[in-house]
Amino acid sequence: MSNYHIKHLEEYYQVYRKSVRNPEAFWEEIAEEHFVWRKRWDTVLSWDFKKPEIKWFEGAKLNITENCLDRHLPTRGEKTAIIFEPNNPEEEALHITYRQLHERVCRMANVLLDHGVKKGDRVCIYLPMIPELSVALLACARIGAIHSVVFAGFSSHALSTRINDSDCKIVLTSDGSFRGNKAIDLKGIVDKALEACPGVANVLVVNRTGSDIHMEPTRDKWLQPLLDEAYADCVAEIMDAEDPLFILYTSGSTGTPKGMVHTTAGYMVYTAYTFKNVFQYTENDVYWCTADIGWITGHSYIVYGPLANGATTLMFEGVPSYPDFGRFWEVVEKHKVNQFYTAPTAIRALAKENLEYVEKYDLSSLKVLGSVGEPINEEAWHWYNNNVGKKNSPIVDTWWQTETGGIMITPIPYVTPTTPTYATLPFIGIQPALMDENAKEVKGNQVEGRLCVKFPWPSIARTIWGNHDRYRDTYFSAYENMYFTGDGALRDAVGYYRITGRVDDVIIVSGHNLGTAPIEDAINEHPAVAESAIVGFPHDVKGNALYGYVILKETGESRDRDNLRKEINQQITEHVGPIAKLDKIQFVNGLPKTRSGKIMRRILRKIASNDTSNLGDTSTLLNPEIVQEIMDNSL
Ligand code: 7RM
Repeated sequence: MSNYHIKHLEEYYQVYRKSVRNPEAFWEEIAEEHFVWRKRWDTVLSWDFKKPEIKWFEGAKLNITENCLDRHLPTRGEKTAIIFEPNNPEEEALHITYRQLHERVCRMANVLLDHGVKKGDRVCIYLPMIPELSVALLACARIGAIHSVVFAGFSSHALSTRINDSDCKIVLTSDGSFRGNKAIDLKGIVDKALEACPGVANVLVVNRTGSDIHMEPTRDKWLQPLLDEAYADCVAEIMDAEDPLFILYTSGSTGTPKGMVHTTAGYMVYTAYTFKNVFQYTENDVYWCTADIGWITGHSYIVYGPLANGATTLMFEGVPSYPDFGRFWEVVEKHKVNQFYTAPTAIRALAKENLEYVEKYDLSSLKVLGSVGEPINEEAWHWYNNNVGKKNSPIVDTWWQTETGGIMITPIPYVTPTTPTYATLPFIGIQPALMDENAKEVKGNQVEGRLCVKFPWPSIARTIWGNHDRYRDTYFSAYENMYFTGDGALRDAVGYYRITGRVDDVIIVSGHNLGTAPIEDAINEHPAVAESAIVGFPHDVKGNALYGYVILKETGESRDRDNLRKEINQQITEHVGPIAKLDKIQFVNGLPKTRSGKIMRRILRKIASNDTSNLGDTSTLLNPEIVQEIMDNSL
């Protein structure tokens, strides 16, 4: 039996029990056997959820890039670390070996050092999905600088807020980015942002699109000539286990974005260990996660987790719809992808299109399919399973958060039997708890409640940058001695977890707690429906009533709207119960979504409640134009 690579269900249960009975001994063994350390830890874990303070592997010294790069050179130097698939399929893909990646990271690290970046300094990275982005993260880690990646789809306002919050003195960006048939002027966005960021002394610019941009004298420099001149080796800064590795902002339900701080050793150990097991990665596999590195999914499961395992990780610059809706599957065929990890929103978008886009390609290399970011509805699950996996690749519905650093509740493929819409079982070392309204733990099976975690795991975020009080209030004050996730979940008869959505998505109708996800699932089962979102609005008798926003498939467009409304409610009655029937159904052309694909229910709730005078912060919306359209046609 190997505790590092779980291959059977009995093994899962055995290792799980071990990991919760004696977490310190368990994680110590994993840390010892699978990573390189400059100095061993003194204490495996010390924690106090009241303060809160959590420390893993205290006293240990290491550099995460030695684990992701240097240690692979003797055995995997010529192995491909990163496959870069450009936006334009005509442009050649790049295969970067571990040796080449090591060299590129060292050069960039030296350029940062030359610009005065020191251990502990924050570096803002605002780059598209090109190799320099991965190299930039690792270059920061090489010299002990803290990276703060801002997704390159964010506006200049969002960018300047984040730069200022963590006081970054330097920004890495590119002239522009390619997305489908568009070229986006990234440098222009940076220039605008920096009008509000007097602390930024340098901007290093990657040449990607070759577009004509403004370069601010003394402040802005092209990166490539500096890299060419830089020395190709760079001594790794020796870091403490608990030194910050990065800051990543996540939007809160209110207020400014929260800069979640992740530290070095625990994050490395947990992301590597989850990557190995959740994707059942074996040595010559090609792994592809379609997320952007601007999100936690990209940090943990494009860069650190895969590279710590010496894996081949694919970076895709483009979008699923360019040059057509077959692009994902074309890339899977072209690079013989073995593990494919994407979001339900992408699956639903592709499921709307002609099946020929999938059927055209040879997907037989696929062994594992992953899902992350929101509950995957039953219809999307089946579409993914039937048409992409050909019922032959287990789907891992992975539940986790920016704050958790790594995957928390998930099947292990070929080990855990899967059930659509269930994230199934806690990963090794994770101790979930469901809490009721009286802040009491709900034990046993066939129960539901608010999802918490009782015990620290190595990659839990340690604080919110510059605001430890907010960290405590947000995650550790709702329930004593628990990390509160903000999500609701149910545990079924066999102990499987199903995430029902953010707790603030729970709608109480006539005293019944209704999660949005099961109702949306029911609606989406209707053959004419592509996607839907429901929210509550105030109702005299029921307290709240339900308002549904429904996007029709092309085939549904010609149908009589009132008949459709009846059928949708019939569908809900059958799947959830008559209590969940919608009072109002508005057919829409799109839903307001954040750039990471999450429906912004807050806005839909305001529209449904006729309370549109102040919609709040919409700066993180991908498609702000849809809001007006929905408002104009609201019922
Ligand atoms: C990885 C990521 C976190 C929130 C989380 C949930 C939702 C994520 C799933 C999911 C149901 C899943 N980080 N969420 N994964 N809900 N099933 N498999 O997405 O910080 O951006 O979002 O996303 O509500 O709290 S995140």
